[in-house]
Amino acid sequence: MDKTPPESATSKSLEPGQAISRRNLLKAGMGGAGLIGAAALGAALQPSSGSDAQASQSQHVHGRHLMPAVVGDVDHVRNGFNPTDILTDFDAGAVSVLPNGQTLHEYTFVAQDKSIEIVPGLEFAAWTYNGRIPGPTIRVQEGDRVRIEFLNGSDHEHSIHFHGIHPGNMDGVFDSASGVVGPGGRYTYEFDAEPFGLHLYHCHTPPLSKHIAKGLYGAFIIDPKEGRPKADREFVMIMSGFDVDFDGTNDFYVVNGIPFHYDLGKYPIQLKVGELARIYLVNILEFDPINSFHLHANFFHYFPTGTNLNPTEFTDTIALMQGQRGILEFRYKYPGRYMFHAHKTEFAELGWTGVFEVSS
Ligand SMILES: [Cu+2]
Repeated sequence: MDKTPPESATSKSLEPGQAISRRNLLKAGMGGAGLIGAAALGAALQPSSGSDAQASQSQHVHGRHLMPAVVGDVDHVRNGFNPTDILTDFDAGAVSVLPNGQTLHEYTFVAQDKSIEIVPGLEFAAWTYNGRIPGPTIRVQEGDRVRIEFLNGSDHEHSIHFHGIHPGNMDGVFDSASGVVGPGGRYTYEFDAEPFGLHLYHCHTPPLSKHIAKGLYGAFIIDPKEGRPKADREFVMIMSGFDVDFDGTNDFYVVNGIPFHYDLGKYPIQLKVGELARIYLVNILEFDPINSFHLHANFFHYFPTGTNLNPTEFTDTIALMQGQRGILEFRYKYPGRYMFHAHKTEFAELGWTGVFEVSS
């Protein structure tokens, strides 16, 4: 069990003159935390301008004044991962064939405490699988054998809980016999990959919300035996967030670990007119009940959980609760610059936004 005390147990409440936002009201009403991340954020992002941070509280907490603070780039090299690479980093592991003819995929996962620069100058004390957020994108085929050697190099108890069909002792939940691993320990998860679809994995050690919010999650793709129709481009996108002041609400919303990474002026995703793009989209966002994805100036075919080869919907917006995921397929008809973002405007303004740059 995780014996760590909460990192923020401060009780705060609304004060006279403080901005009344939906979020502040919610927090006051819940008797918990209080003034928002934005104050802490303002302070964190603009350390030399405390008065600005104060001023921000009396304006809208997520006003435009925060955006100019998020300029420049984080140190991807020091972070040890880059969201542009994560988009297409599908990991089949070490592949071999078992005596029974089954294909075996072997992985090594290490849980590590690690400081991640999530916006320039702001470090987040993360917990990671293999030093990155999200963890590696496991990709295998239906019926293959998956073997994951899990080493816990952190100073907290962790596990890997896979979505999919497998025996109870591979579920990573209750105790050391089912894959919960103490500091310095190890466990081998092994199972057949089923059913085909888009799944995920995450730590399942209590307090679960903390272990997920700290960064322990990733995508788990099981391709159907017959494959999917060939796509020109395939991307994985993991939607999550960061609670940088540990008050139990998110201060940043992200795809693949870094806020605003795919935005204009940063690293928009390049596409060509007519190309079939396929997105493996996973929502593991903690604290907020619902996340969403909206594609501009286009519609996509949607395959919930990826467990059926026929789409159930042709739309431009979907909503996903935590753990929900699905596959999106689309082609752009016209060249141009097109946003994709959470259709929860607040999430978009706090980092969950990007752009497809489509050329002819
Ligand atoms: Cu954990």
